[in-house]
Amino acid sequence: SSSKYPPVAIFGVPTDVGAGTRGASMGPETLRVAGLVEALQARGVDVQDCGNLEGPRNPWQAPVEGYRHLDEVVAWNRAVMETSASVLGDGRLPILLGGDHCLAVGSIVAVARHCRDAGKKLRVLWLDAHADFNTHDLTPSGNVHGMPVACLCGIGPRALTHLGGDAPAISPADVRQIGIRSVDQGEKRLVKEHGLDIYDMRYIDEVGMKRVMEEVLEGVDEDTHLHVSFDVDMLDPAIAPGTGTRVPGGVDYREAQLIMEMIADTGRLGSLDIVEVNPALDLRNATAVLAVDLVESLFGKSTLMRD
Ligand code: Z70
Ligand code: MN
Ligand code: MN
Ligand code: MN
Repeated sequence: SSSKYPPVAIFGVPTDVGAGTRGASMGPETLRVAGLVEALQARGVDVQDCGNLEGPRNPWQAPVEGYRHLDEVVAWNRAVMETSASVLGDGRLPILLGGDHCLAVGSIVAVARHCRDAGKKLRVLWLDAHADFNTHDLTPSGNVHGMPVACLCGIGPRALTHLGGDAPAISPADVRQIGIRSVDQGEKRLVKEHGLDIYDMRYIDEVGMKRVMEEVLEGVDEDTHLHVSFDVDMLDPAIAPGTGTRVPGGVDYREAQLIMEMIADTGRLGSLDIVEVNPALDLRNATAVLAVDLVESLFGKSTLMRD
């Protein structure tokens, strides 16, 4: 094919065990119904749909020692890590269809190991309203989808920080967060202490998305693997209502397109999570349709011919 993208493998992870609202478990099928596979094929991308992973049901219990459903979260993440690793081993670009954002632990643990083996530099682009840097004693909710970045940086329960054997999988210096506008009190301190590179909504308002993305992508070269972890709640709820934790004042349609287009221009996209799509809260599948629209831009769709 004429695509400059490697072959892709899509896999669904139908669970909401890490979330505080039910329904993200229906995300994978919703994204398929919105035409994700066909949109990528129309870009000339070789797409394999591996179907959905299986795992424990959501027991819907109260937190235990600051974690809700930790055993279930670990089981799902182990399956994600194994599938991501096998997709990367096949030379395909993994696209995880969540599911809630706790699943990024397994996904990024696999990507980090792959980068180490391949001698590549990993950069994680965390697109989100939230920093997801909570711990069991800081969390207001016990929901593990508020903790994956901390876990990946080695802060969290051993079963998650050591999911891939060694810890930590990544360092805060590998991460750039975009769209952030909700960080809990204790989480703010921890984020500051670890020097997380956060491009929050105020900064986006002040300098504009073009400059934000230039800074986010600074230093990306042919040896860089970009992992995009796209929590759809980064988007303004007016355009993406179908998600469990809507936070006003989010990234608008044009800003979101520019994020994806500037990532596409690097040609270094190596892996992708699309998480927190919740059709139970949506308006005629608008959020999944928008996510597919943005993925087209991420895979190089543009109005005019470029370069
Ligand atoms: C809050 C917590 C969160 C997504 C909500 C919210 C975390 N900081 N993440 N929705 N995607 O409970 O830890
Ligand atoms: Mn998130
Ligand atoms: Mn979020
Ligand atoms: Mn704005």
